[in-house]
Amino acid sequence: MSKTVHNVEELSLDTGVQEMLLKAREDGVETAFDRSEAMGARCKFGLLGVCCKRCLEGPCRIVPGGKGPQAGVCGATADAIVARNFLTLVTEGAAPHIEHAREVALTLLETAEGKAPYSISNPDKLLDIAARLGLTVDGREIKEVAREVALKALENFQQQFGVLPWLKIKAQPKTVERWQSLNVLPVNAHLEVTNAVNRQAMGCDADPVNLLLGAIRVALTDGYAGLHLSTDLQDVLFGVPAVVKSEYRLGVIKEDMVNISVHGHIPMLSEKIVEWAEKLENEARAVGAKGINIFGVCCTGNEILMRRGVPVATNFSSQEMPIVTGAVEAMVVDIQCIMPSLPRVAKCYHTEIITTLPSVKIPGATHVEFTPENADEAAQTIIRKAIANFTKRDPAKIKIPQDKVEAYAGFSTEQILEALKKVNQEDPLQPLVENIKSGNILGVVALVGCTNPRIKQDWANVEVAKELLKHNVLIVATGCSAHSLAKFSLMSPRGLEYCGEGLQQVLKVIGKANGLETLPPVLHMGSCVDNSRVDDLVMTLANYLGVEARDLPVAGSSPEVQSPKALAIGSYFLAQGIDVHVGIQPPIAGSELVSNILMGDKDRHALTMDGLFGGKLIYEEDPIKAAHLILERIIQKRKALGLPCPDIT
Ligand code: NFS
Repeated sequence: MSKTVHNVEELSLDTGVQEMLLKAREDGVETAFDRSEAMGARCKFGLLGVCCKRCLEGPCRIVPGGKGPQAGVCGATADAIVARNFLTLVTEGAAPHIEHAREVALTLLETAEGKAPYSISNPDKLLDIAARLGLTVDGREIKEVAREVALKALENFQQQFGVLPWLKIKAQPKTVERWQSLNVLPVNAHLEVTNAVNRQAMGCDADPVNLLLGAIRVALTDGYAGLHLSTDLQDVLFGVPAVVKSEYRLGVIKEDMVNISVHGHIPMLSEKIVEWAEKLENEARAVGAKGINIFGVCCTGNEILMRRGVPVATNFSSQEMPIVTGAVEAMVVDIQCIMPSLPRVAKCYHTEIITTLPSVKIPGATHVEFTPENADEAAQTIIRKAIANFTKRDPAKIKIPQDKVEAYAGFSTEQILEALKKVNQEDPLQPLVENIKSGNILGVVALVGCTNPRIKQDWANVEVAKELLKHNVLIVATGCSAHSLAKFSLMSPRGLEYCGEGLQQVLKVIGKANGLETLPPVLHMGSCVDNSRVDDLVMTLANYLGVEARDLPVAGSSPEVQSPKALAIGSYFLAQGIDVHVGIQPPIAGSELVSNILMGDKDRHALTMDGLFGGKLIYEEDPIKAAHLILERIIQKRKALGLPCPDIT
């Protein structure tokens, strides 16, 4: 194990995590924070994006503008290598969402055909989607419509001609025209991923501009055939989220109960775990526990929080910490963001790590195969394993941090509109839009993405949010960033104290109309695929105002990004013309050309994302400076709309 240098206070803002980091050291357990420290300074070539390992002539590395080779053995320049590597990251980010969406579409199909034990929880949303797709709904059985919607959804992975069906029903026509003129409209998700991998291959695409447009094309695929498709069909199967009150932090783990953590991303499994946990309570009591306590980690946590109010223990960087409490009987994982270290940590305690999907196995974990058809059996097997583990606890190793905080979640676009209807039934968007116009709400920013052991956990997410709130920016949040903000009371009425006066007024008025003291200053919109909800909200506002999304004073920010998935989502928002901030260096600095295209202002550089699409990438590690860069761009967009702009200090 590496020698630990940092104080735990420097590693995480979360006091429960700090406590568990100390315990891990006492117990001789290595964590991601230790490994990050042991890794030391990161490889400069990798950070700059100038390392190429696409063939066996290399690996080739280029020192930008310096001594030594200025091209790989094949002749690829730094510009081509950096652009190609960026496309690789976006493709690697998009593929998991695309696969996620396909799994949900298949589950809907099997449900409609009576082969999987789920139901259509929200027929209204199903009928709305069916109508948008141009399907006949009148006089038809709901399962018949569901089957047809599922088959139409699967066309997003199959059709050889035309444009992604989900893009066609969601995007603004004027924006689609722009995408068409730039030849970035996707045909089908599998084709786009294959094409992207193909153009990255040695001896294929070497034009940095073409490669970056290729990244936008994959990002659009991610947005529509990944994010939107997943959320829409999950809402049909499991319900559209509505406001729920729940709890965050490691204190949600309960000493006297069988604790099961659900971790990963796909709600098909976790929904069943929650359902069967209730049904098998008696078996837990039989071994001396008071019941079964399910809690979430990462985005599976967000999914079951949003729809069921299940509490959330922790986010990405600290996913090993629940195990360190010594009180978790099982950690059930599906896909994505699962640290391969989990079984090694679990070995020091009695926790069983249970993998569930054929494409995600980890040495040292138990595997219980999950399919939509056997969902009930798999969930029961997993819960019974956890119950059996309760008796294997070592009381000397149990220590659970007491901290927990209350948070509101469940703010789907539908729920936000419902809340606004309580202020203006006929024209629900009017109060929101009027307050944006007046400047009571300066703009809207989506705080999204991860935590990353490279920087102090939760700190940048929270600081960016507070600075924006102070300047009356309404914040919506998803992913692990949402966890950070919830843990520090920004999703409860207590967060109101961080807001500027204008924003406070608006939140109180809408809150009171809904029987609450206030709306929380940060609205939790869900998991990372639920960035589709953010997009839906932006589209709703843009369509109401008769403008494009790129004209609105909105932005995205991912201060603690770690996953390529977040880069794919960010690129999707860039394609919509929405600025995106990242707080971790994206590996593009090795090419001035690529950096200028992605991050440059259209007034200063000939070719930029800003000029082509209307949004740019902003890289700034300092959260306060980052917030101000975002505010500057919001002000620019307000000015272009002729809206009043306060002086930002
Ligand atoms: Ni998003 Fe969610 Fe978290 Fe980052 Fe990982 S869990 S899909 S990638 S780390 S936010």
